[in-house]
Amino acid sequence: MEIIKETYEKIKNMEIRGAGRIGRAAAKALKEYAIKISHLSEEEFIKKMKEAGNLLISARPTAVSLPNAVKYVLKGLNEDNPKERAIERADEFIESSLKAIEKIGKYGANRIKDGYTILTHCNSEAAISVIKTAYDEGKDIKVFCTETRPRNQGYITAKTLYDYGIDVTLIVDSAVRYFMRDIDIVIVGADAITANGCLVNKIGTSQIALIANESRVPFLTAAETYKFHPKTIVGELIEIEERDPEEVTTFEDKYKGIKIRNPAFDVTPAKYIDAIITEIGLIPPQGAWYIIEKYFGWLEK
Ligand code: RI2
Repeated sequence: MEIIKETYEKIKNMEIRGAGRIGRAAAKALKEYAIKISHLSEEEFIKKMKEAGNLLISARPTAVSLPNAVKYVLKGLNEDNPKERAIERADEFIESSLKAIEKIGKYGANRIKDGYTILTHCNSEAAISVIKTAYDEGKDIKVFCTETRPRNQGYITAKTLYDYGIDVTLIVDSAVRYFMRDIDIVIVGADAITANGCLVNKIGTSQIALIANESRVPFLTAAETYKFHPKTIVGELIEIEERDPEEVTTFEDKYKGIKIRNPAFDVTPAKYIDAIITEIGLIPPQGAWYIIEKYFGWLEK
């Protein structure tokens, strides 16, 4: 269980972060664990794999890529040769996740014209794939990155794009409306998409969507199909992770009575989203139900 516990801890403390990455890390840990316990009886193997999956899922509550990855791998336990199938399915998930990000890059880049200034928030591999692909196509683009308080993951995005040769400007989160007049398109990632087409993403995303809507700037999210949340189709709500207040600030003892709230994600209503860029193409938020039913219906059955 050591591999599983180690990955669980890394996901929990955000050493491994980003919705896609945590899904792939969970699949990889399950694969390594499966290899390690493959000498056990089939019954024992299945029991231990399920326990491992449950622990991994409990590491972070909001990004649905985590349970979707785990369930994808564990589905192999119901097939013939469960030991081999679990391992194969872990590889399948990782490979298809990486391919999805590449395809999203291609489809999303079609929405970016030469001369565009793009705004992004937080640090999303999928959104970065779109931006890098547009740049690779020779388009002259500029990117505005928000800091993304409290953990400042926007700095990672800014550095990544700058290292790639892209013109980058870093702004504080509260400067989004000030700069929106300079922005041609907003592209963010996704931690989860609900059955009614809402986007759950890093805190601050919904404010950006509102501002983009006010300024008639298209707002798109880049989301692999495993970011669509199966449980929302049966009416469950997505839990929004609330993290340690110390991520925001610490006050001296005299002010310990000041309450600090630190939600990590917020919900952007479907009406503010122009399109969801997935590996199977751009879909309107209203198409979310169809994606869940077609690709992840089995999770609920
Ligand atoms: P990719 C991140 O969550 C951000 O909210 C980002 O938009 C989202 O995951 C998707 O990222 P966190 O783990 O899967 O930083 O596109 O809390 O990389």
